[in-house]
Amino acid sequence: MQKLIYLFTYWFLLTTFFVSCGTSNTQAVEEEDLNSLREAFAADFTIGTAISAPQIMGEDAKAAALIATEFNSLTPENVMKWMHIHPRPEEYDFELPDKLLELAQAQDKELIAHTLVWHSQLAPWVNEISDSTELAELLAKHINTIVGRYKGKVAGWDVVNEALNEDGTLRETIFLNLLGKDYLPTAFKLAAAVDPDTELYYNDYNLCQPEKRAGCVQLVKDIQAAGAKIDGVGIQAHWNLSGPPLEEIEASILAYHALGVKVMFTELDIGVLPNPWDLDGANVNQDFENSEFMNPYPQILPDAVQTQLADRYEGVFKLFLKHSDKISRVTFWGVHDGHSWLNNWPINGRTNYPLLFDENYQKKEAYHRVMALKESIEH
Ligand code: 9MR
Repeated sequence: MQKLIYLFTYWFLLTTFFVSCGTSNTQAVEEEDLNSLREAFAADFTIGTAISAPQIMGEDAKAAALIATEFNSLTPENVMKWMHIHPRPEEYDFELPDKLLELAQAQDKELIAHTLVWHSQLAPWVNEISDSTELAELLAKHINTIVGRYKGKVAGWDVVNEALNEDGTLRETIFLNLLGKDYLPTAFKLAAAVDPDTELYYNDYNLCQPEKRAGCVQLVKDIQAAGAKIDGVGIQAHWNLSGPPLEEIEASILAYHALGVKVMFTELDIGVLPNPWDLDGANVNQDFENSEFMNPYPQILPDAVQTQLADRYEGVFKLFLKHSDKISRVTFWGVHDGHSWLNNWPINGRTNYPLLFDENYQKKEAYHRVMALKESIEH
């Protein structure tokens, strides 16, 4: 703990030093000829964003404009999770998922559905089940009903989300506890039987860390060995300014590609705030106290940090481009900084700056640097 506090203090002082040196927020890149992320990367991978319920409802015109222009792949941030889409045993709520599908179809964008089997954001009544046959039947019903409704309309499903512990072993969830590890291939088989043409993915965070990567490789092999179809691994990509190292990201792209599946970065955001503990994943069940120290940029992101963020995004996208033959999609977890989940996790009420558009819907230095990678290739 002592060491952690020391590290944060050091990091904070270093950042403050650069800020006080008055480094300017130079947007060195000239205005692009390319008009949007989706156009710039059209030959490389789709560019997605996760959209919230108000955005699906069209309640935010500025976000709607960005969604329409910049992205060609949409993922629901929350509305297709079990607690929302299947809140009671005999009740499904398809209103917002249907609206999202309409939006995607009207704008000719792919819809990536998130997620069928996840221990978190489960409807509470599911957690009360203690009989394995009952849970097996329920899982089949859940998947048949939901995948069935969107058959032929969804480009890909996050079939199972976050089934791994950090050490690569299987997480103890109600599914593992009652159904055993076969619940994984079973879920993929059920989904494939209902909609044979949709892509099926395993999705998780920290998939670039060596131990968890090894666990994920094994998980995919086990699904394949059981005769189930799995089309891709979704690396969530909730990252920060320094980690994970590009070398580990590259090793992961290669490791998952070697399994014969597509690699996708499904929940990309790069946090710039101090991390209250030495964890850089996305376990949503943890929260910490807010403080001035932990929320150093409540009004504006200093230019020096803006540039660090742009450097990091540039490095990450250079790597994505190097392996664009293996990467099918890059999805940002949110449209703009103002509504990112990272403003409330792992500490509630902070101001984070993890995306390419700021809270005023404006393109950030990071946006221009990412676009410039294509400019320099195309001209
Ligand atoms: O961004 C989502 C946030 O609005 C929800 O409150 C949270 C609750 O579980 O889930 C967030 O999205 C998560 C995603 O579904 C799975 N990977 C981690 C994401 C960030 O927590």
